[in-house]
Amino acid sequence: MAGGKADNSKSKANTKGKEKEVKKETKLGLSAKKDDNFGEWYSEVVVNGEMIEYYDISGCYILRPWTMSIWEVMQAFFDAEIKKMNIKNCYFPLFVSPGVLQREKDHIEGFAPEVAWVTKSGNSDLDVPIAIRPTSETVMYPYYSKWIRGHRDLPLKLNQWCNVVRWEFSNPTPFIRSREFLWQEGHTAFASKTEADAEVLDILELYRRVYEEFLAVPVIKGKKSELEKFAGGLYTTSVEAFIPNSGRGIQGATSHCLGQNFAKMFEINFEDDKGEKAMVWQNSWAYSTRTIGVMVMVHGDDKGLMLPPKVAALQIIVIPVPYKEANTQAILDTCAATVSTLCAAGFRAEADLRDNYSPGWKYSHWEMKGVPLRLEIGPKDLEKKQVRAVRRDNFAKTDIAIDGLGEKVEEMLDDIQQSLFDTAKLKRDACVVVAKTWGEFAEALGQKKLILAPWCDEEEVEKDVKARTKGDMGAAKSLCSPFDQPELPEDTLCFASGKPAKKWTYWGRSY
Ligand code: 86X
Repeated sequence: MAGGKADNSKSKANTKGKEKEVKKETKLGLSAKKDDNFGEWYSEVVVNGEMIEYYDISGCYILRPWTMSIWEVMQAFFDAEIKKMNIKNCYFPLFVSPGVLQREKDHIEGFAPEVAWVTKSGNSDLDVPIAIRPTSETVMYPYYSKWIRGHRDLPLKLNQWCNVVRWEFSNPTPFIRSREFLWQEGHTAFASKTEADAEVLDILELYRRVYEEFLAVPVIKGKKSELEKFAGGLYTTSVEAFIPNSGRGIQGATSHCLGQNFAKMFEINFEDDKGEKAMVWQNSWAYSTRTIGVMVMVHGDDKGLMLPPKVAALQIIVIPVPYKEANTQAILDTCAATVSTLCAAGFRAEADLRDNYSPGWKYSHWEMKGVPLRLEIGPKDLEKKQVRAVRRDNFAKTDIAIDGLGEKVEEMLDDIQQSLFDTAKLKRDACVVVAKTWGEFAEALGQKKLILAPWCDEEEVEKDVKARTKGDMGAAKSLCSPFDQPELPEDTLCFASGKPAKKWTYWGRSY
């Protein structure tokens, strides 16, 4: 194994001695296989792919440039879209005074153990400890109350890109459950429920697009059950993804209609167009760096990350393949020229011209990092004025003429993007089981399926499902009732209670 890069093959659990062993065995590769030990595979892939570095505080991770580029692509898309909706960016403080945090007791109560506090400056205790925001309702809404006076102040539509801290105690996982994470949180206030309802769905559609068009991850849009919704709100919508390897659903992003609950608590009132005092209707919505973890889990394989071209920091890696007597300089020059052409055409391309690594090592390295397309240039290619293209997703090799390279590469990247989505959707759909009885439900759950079941929509019944499925793998819960409802014949009964079913709902274990 050449060079220091191999150090990345260590995972948090490895001791120094064990680390050496792993290196020798696997070279650049992963020691765990996705289908054999999914948890270990995941932590290796985010570290060896250079997305994450473990940190000395549990549940906190370093997001390396390979991660941040992906985040920035999604951010650029989403930020531009919400600006079209006339939503403005702002920034509220990280710190929350205890009075403000507790202003809205009911909503905070269940979450209180997760709130992190600053209690000291230097050696002296603070007079009043200060909380770190776990979400910003209580930080922002007092100012909504101040800023909103009349109907002309509405709608008020703000968003912020920031970090939040939730001191989780259950198994931390990079991106998926971390104690600090990045997100955007949107908080909007309207004069009417109609406007609020419409925005909830507009934002949810943007979340679907982030997942499906950018991350190539299929999601289900739907409504959360009463038990699973944000307790402070009126109703919660979400996009739900599924991880076939763990058999778990995962909430991808949420868009809530808060109704007038927060308006009551924070006295967010206005004089309506008839001169009467009214309360605002509010929404809040967020997606976080969890999106990136879902993408890694869905697309990665035993060779490492597999990045969708639309979000990849690097879409094309160009690798020289020098040969003994061949003109190495001419090959290197062609590589550099190819990169210039591709970058000028708007692609994100780089050449790996390092002379202390072999081409084979470089192939493995960039496969581990998930670069969608590799171009190899050797003496034969030079002669024929062509390059050899190798796709990361299916390893298909094609010789492409240098003349007209841009068009061909664009086609291939589009095809990779589409094919990642199609493959993920086929895999996800193959996990869906329709369960009409408790027996069918329990069997499907045992097989780690995503279960679509007719449900009576009663809270007590969902609690009962949780109780009956409790175990070391975690209980099953409702994920969402899809907006896209299959036909429900009139006499259909609830899978869990036997009462008349009201709707189809997705169930499963979840993250
Ligand atoms: C729920 C609700 C909501 C704005 C969103 O989902 C979108 C963006 N917020 C967040 N939630 C909490 O309210 C919460 C509160 C405290 Cl104090 C906490 F420690 C953790 C929390 N987690 C989630």
